[in-house]
Amino acid sequence: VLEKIEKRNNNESVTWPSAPYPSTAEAIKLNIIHHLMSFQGRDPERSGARDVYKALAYTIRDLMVQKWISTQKTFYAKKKKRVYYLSLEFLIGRSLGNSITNLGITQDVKQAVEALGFDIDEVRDQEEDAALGNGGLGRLAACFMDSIATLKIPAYGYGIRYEYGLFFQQLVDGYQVEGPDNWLQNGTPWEFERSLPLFKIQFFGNVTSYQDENGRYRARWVNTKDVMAKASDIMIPGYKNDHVINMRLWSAFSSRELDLGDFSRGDYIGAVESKVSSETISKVLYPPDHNYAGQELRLKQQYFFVAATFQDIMRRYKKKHVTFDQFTDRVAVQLNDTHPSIAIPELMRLLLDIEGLSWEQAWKITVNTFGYTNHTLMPEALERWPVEMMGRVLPRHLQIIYEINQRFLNEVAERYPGNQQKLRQMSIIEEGPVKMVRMAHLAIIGSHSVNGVAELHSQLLKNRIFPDFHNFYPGRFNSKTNGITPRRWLLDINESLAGLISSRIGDRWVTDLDQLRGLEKFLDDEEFCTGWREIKYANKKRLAGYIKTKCGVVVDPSTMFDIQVKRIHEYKRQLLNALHLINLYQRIIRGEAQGRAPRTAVFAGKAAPSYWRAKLIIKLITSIGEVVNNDPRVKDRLKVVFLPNYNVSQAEIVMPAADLSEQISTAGTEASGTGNMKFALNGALTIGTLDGANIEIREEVGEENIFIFGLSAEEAEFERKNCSRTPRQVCRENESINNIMAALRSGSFSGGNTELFKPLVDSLMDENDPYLLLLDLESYIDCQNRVSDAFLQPEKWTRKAILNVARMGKFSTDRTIREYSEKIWGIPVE
Ligand code: T68
Repeated sequence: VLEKIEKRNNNESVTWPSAPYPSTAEAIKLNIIHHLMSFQGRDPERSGARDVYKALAYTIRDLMVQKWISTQKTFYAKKKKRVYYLSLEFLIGRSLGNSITNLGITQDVKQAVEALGFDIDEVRDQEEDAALGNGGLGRLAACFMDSIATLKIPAYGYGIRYEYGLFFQQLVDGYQVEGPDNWLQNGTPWEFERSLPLFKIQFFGNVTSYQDENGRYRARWVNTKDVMAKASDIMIPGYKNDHVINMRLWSAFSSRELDLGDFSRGDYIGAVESKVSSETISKVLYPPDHNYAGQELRLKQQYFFVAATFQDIMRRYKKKHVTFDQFTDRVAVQLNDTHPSIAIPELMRLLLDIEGLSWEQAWKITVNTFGYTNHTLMPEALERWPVEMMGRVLPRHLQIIYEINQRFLNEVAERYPGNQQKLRQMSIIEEGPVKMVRMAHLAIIGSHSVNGVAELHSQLLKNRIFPDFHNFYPGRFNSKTNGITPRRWLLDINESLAGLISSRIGDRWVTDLDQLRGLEKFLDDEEFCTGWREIKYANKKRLAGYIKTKCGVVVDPSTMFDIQVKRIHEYKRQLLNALHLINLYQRIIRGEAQGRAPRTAVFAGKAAPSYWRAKLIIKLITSIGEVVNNDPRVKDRLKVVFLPNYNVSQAEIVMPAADLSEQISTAGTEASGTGNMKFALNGALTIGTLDGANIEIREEVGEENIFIFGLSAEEAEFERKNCSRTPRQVCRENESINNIMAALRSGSFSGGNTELFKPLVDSLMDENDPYLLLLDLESYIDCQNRVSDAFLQPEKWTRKAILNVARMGKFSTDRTIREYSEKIWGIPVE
């Protein structure tokens, strides 16, 4: 060891002896016992599943540390370009199972845990979800980390270590009630808390100017209120490749802790209060809200983690470089939506005010550093901050934004002389009663790449949302279709299906998902198809057990499991699904549903706490369930359940058990969707609109293997403008639809209360319903009838399911990340 330390002190590279923790079953068992005693103070004989979970997690972490250290060394030694993936959300879920899989020690761990008298599933079930994200955007970031590690791309994830993740959802009397998600109450074994680096983050204050030694005007940001940023590192292992990358999450704490001034002045309570107030910055994840604009704390979160991350980036860069000439050869930053886009003026500030570069030099570096990914088609979801707030919280940044805008508008004016409207439309600043900073404009202007997350989405960004920018910066816009990691979303969560697949085509599909094509050879292999069906049935049985526990409803695993799980939002149209279920119920009661497949309709998802309409949709679904599930005339023909508290670990039980995947957003509203991919990869068939990535899923699986209905994006746009058919007309012309609406109006699902669901009825009947539910309902019901018929032919259905899985290769995040790396970050993948 001494020899090695000497070597290290001479800046020579050293390799530490490998694996003091060999990963055999016996060694794992001994390490669990060691952790139980030495770190948890538990008697192994009297430990419970929770204790064993913790000890196992630490054992796994020990195995990862070595790989992680050597991975970081290879980055360092090779002077490679590094990618920083900045995201306000990482929806990781649980880590134990995934880490074991990726380390390739599943069997040994199983044996070790059994030798101690425990069941691995029970032990895995002890882990709290890390719910540091809201939905697709946050989960995408987590899948990206897995693929980045697996493809050995020199990258880091950066975000916030929220003390409270996404709220816990309970259903009380069928209504959503939110509770705190205190996921850290028992600590988490997956992080290393770092005492260094420790960065000071400035807020508020004012900007003064001074002349530097060259007589140039320079800005200085002074009189600030400061908060400290502390790092926690979470290791992310690649799949069986000895590569472990780092995700660094920042927590806020008070700078006052270091400054005892307040205490010595005798203002003890005041000092503690201000300490608490600094620490609120990393306290809680915001649920999506259309009115972030009023929420100063959200802006502070954004700047807090961006500023800490950039100090880290600069520190790392400066270890090896004196000038900034090579910055863009060494650093690429990807912005996960506009949430971290304050990074653009922050990098400008660092280069101008701290490093003394000229505007032109700084701007060139900045634009070449950033890539921006957009995730939404909803104009109201584009982030904007009041100029007044920005000027108060981040005065220097507002100045820089104004300067960026001025220079940009000069170029626009040159290109379109005398065109005031263009200037107004493209400006970063939105004029109006309350002046706003449009973060998407800032992100587009300050990045060399702007991407959408599916083909249609990227087209619509160019033509509908940002046409002026697309004209102004041809070539800047591009498309990177989303994906999911097959490690978590097939190998981990559907062990039997993964096993069956590997028994026929080997296991290379795990890192090369296109290999699944090989399954097409087995379509006529009876043993294979029977095995396939048995596995689906077993997965459905497991979900049925879960439903019984969570909802108290008994469902029959032989019925069609028709599932819609995702955030509750009007554009995602859970309401459309509900209307079909009402129709099905009415047909059953009228005795018209003979010969239709019996169904179990499953919903899950959270509504933003402030989104009352989405919450009312939850109440409607639970109310339909109440009526349908308790009507003896229905028998087993239909059940409707709403699973409380949808999260990653619930998704892991749901996805493998689905027959039918509901992807029914109004065409032109869902950027991509990724749940659609998770279902299909686990052998569900999709009923969906031509929206987001559904279009590409259809292209891959073939139109005979997917159920498509409804208006196209273009048709929907046309209907919104011209209203060629009103909801009233639809009701007049279609008796079934009229009956559905009548039941809703008469209070059939609200105990006779005709007021409760009136807001939903009104929006459905509104000629200006932006989501066009009644216009798509007819075609949806027809399509569901085709689904029913198909389900009654199990052999054909299985064939389609196998073809879906076989043709999912494109939707691996390995493919997505390869494209980002090569096309946006300029890093070739080995
Ligand atoms: C989702 N967006 C898209 N946003 O809706 C989905 N928003 O189509 C896409 O597949 C996915 O991103 C990945 O690209 C979100 O999940 C949010 O969660 C969000 C959070 C805060 C503010 C705004």
